[in-house]
Amino acid sequence: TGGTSLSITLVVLNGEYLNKAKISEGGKKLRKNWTSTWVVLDTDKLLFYKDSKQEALTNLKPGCSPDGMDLCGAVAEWTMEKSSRKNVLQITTSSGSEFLLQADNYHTISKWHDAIKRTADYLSKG
Ligand code: I3S
Repeated sequence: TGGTSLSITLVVLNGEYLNKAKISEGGKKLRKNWTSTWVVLDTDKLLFYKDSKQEALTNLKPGCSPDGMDLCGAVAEWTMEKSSRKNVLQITTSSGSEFLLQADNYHTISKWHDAIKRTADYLSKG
């Protein structure tokens, strides 16, 4: 009856290999170590696996939870300062950890940037 309904569709992305480096944890700087990682975007978190086989195995084992990050309170933005690589996306968690995600293909990483940013912005609005 005259109400406005708003709906947002959160995007879930299936696994894809991206280069990942964790550069700080809890505000403390870490030594950068880029590794190729199988990344999955779930509705409210980003999950990291070694490869697709590890994703399947983790899902099969009860009590086995993947390495990942909660996107609630996280900030996702492009960075040109944190790496000499091109197409680098920085994600800062609410607990002060910083991750970099990168792919040489701009189309690939920009799809992840848009989806992660959308999820983080939506969850952070409370
Ligand atoms: O930001 P940094 O510390 O210059 O990142 C580089 C280092 O992690 C380097 O390893 P060493 O710590 O062994 O020097 C990596 O090989 C480089 O790839 C890192 O820089 P880029 O610009 O690729 O993110």
